[in-house]
Amino acid sequence: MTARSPEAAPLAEPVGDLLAHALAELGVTTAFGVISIHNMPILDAMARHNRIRFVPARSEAGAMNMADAFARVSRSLGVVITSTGTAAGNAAGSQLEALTAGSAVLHITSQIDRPYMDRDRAAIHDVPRQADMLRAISKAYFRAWEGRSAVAMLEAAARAALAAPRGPVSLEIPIDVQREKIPRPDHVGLAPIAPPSADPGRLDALAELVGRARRPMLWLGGGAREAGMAALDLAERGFAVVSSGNGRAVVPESHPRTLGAYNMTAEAPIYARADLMIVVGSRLRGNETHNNTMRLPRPLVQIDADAGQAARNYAVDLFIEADARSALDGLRERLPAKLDADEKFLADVAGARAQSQSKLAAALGPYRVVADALNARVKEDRHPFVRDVTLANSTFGNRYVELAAPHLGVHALGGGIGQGVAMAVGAALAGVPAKTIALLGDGGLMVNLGELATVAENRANIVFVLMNDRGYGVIRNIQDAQFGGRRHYTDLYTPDFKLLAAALGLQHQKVSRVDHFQAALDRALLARGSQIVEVDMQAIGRFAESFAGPPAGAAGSA
Ligand SMILES: Cc1ncc(C[n+]2csc(CCOP(=O)(O)OP(=O)(O)O)c2C)c(N)n1
Repeated sequence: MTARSPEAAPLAEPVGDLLAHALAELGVTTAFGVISIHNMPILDAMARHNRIRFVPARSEAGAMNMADAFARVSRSLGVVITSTGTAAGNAAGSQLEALTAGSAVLHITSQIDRPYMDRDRAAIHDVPRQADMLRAISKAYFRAWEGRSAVAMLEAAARAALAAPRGPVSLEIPIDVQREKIPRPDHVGLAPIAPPSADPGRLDALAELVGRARRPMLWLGGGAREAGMAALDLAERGFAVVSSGNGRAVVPESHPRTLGAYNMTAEAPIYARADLMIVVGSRLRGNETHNNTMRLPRPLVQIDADAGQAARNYAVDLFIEADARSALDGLRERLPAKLDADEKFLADVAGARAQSQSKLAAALGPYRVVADALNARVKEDRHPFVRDVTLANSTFGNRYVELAAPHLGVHALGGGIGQGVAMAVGAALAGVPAKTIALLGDGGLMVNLGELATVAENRANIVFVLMNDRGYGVIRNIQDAQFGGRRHYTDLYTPDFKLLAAALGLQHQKVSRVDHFQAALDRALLARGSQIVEVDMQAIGRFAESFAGPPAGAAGSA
């Protein structure tokens, strides 16, 4: 917060400078992006002021993934700065991921000069309907029409990104607005963000439902990430727990009363016996509920900060519009210290999870060694753990390797390959002391190869565990299961990653015998700087059971 002294004459400054100043005043320490003619007034000012670390990514797609992961791991605002046109378009696929995951990202982009804007007059970098594109991929969209409103718009956009339910917000600032000179506003800051609190009558009704239940369950989604203490307390009082992929570790994943993220494999007997489920901040995604056909316990209660999500995927018996933490705290106030819960049911939750875990471990074949080695390190040493879509994650990375805390897990929830490379950069720069571990496939790495230069340039502290099967393993398996084994477009030219790493100055180890993996991982974790641990899957062999994605016709992450 800054205030100008009343006697000082207002000094006119370019809006680009005011925005760079305002971002720093809002507490932004790090921003990501690509410089271009249409954002230079902001980025030049940012460099001159030297208050914010600007990380030049090699593409806007990468920059957006970096800002997204930074937001998730730091639990604060992620900022990405792009230019208008192709540049903003490049960011779109990655912004979709931020939208899917409900990530607090501020996308500052640009527009051509106002006299040409929205008129399809073929100015350079013009996208006639850019605003439509941004609206489609944002929680909210703003445009600074005038220099005098630019800082207020920036504050509004940042606030919208951070308010529950969080999400990416786009702000367009036309280039002539960025150049306008106006006096610095008196104050910069965000008004307090008050979480929406629940209607007490509905909380009373919920407490009554819990009072009648003997086997109540909580389903925790990404919206419950900040409600960990309340959720853990409810588990201790007698609730069983399960999480979505985005709600992992809200309750510690090894707690005896949680199924963890084994939300489909362990479910059948448990869900059938539960006599109440409270879904907190979760979309009940298609790929985690067999496209909403999986039977969930009744009564089914939903708590969400967005009333627009009410009963969207399942009919519910009670909907409560509220922030997760305030709703669960309100419920705790109304419940006894210990519920009259069915102890046998609670004990069976631990058994069901253990069973799912060992079934999964057996399906991994030789890769169990990789899964166990990661599991031994990720949680214990509080490493940020970044994942995108590859066989290793669809099988063990997304549930077997436990996370230390919700914000330390970054997964490409929208199912995009390759985003993990850039997400690892954002995670590594988010202020967590432990090295970031990213579990990736070679197909994914090729999508964002350029960002390895960003890794090298910023000395980002990352171990990339690269599962190299020389192509698209997930898709090959689907070809085997559903397309007569015809391997079209999936056996791909793959570079020599050792040479590639050497060209970038990154350390590289290749693991061709799986029993060497643990030692290689530990060496990489102990060493300084970025490392690639390449697992040669062709030398090591196949999983014991093939992962072929979700059943044909169902939504999934393949
Ligand atoms: C952006 C995007 N394009 C295409 C796909 C389809 N797809 C899913 S998995 C996959 C293969 C990924 O290859 P790799 O990273 O090597 O992992 P692997 O499947 O070999 O384990 C592809 C192309 C996708 N999910 N996302």
